[in-house]
Amino acid sequence: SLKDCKIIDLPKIEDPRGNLTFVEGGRHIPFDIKRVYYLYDVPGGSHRGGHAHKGLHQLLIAMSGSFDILLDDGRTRFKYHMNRSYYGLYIPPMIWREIDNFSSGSVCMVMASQFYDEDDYFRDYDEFKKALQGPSA
Ligand code: T46
Repeated sequence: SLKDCKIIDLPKIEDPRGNLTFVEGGRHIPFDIKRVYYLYDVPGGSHRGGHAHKGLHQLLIAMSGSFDILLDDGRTRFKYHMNRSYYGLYIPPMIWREIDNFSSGSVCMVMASQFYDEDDYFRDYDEFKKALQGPSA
């Protein structure tokens, strides 16, 4: 549920030469990292996401710039504004997400627990809601 989504305050090594942040799978985040991808060159006004994952765990980081991410567990919705490269948003499975309000030049980096698999997606909100209610509903 939404209660399991959280901002993870990543280690930040401050240095006059520039700051450094790192992420260790299984230590800072509750999964091992199997895939990394990033969204960049996003035109103003773009909407991304609009889906949920059946089994994937992810950590999203605004590496540069900012964007909004709306999370929805089928009962409650909550919007996060991401704008720091040392904050990661942890999203467990079965959370619908929509991403918009990208600032120009923003980069969204995502660390994921599994390789890309289209069968892991709910891209239809009603199907997602039905799956949450379980097979008996
Ligand atoms: C999420 C948000 C933040 C691949 O081939 N490999 C990949 O690892 C990914 C993520 C995507 N793709 C292909 C699948 C589609 O043909 O790239 C195309 C665009 O993917 P999608 O429409 O899912 O992109 P977003 O930005 O809406 O969503 C992605 C992730 O899919 C999703 O898990 O949380 O970024």
